[in-house]
Amino acid sequence: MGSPTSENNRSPEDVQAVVGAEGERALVVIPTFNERENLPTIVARLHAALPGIHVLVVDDSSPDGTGEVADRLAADDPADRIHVLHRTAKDGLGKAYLAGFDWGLERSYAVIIEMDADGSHAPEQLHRLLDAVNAGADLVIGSRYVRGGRLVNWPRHREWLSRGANTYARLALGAKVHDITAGYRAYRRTVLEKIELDTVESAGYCFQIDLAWRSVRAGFDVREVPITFTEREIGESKMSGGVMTEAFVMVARWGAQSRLERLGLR
Ligand SMILES: Nc1nc2c(ncn2[C@@H]2O[C@H](COP(=O)(O)OP(=O)(O)OP(=O)(O)O)[C@@H](O)[C@H]2O)c(=O)[nH]1
Ligand SMILES: [Mg+2]
Repeated sequence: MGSPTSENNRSPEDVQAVVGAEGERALVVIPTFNERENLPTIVARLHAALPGIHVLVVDDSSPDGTGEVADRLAADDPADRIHVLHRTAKDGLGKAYLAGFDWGLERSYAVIIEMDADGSHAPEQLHRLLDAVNAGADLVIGSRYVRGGRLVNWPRHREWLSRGANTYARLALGAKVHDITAGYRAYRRTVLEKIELDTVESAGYCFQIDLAWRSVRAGFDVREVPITFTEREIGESKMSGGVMTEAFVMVARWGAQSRLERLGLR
């Protein structure tokens, strides 16, 4: 999706595979809050699919003991692929990801991935995202709303809300992303280094829109690949109405700013 004039666009000859066939050089950041039952399953599925990939669990002192479960998984992994960041209080998905990105950027990972702990994002499909990165994409979004994308067990009202939010964001921003609120993503480190993460304040859905929009505006090659999104079976959703309102207002503001810039008025 990056514009043809973009400085970040590469010709096919410049494209190099950055992630190994088993996920080497990639880090999956998994934020957790009360996911004790889900975490071991998702990490096991991930390593069954991609044995070389590393995991960083970012836990906000979950009262259900998810942090200790994560520590045990890390201690029991002979290949030292599992790491844990303990934060002192529940501070939202966005802040957890930002802490995880910093951790990954301080190390030598080439690609950093966002994935939920609740099983909504299938580790067995992560190779689709990584293949697109290896083919030259800078940010790959695992999309529910491109051809081949699927929703499993999602209540109708959630689907309508999500589709509505995406249509709204697409119109307001003029970005050609079909699933801009999606939370299954792979970023080349160059993207995260460039999009000024220290100025990101948004949370929840807005966080996802914010980062995608920054990437598009910076001229990066943003692509979508189809995924199957499955409603969580265990545990509770942590999404709230306030997050939706924030997204609505911020998207309107970013859209207006970008249009004014294009008209040369800002
Ligand atoms: N560290 C941390 N993780 C969080 C926080 N809020 C949510 N998470 C995790 O972020 C991921 C997504 O949260 P969910 O509650 O599943 O949100 P969602 O997937 O948008 O909503 P549902 O579709 O209803 O499940 C899960 O792995 C959560 O455990 C938080 O404040 N801190
Ligand atoms: Mg979820």
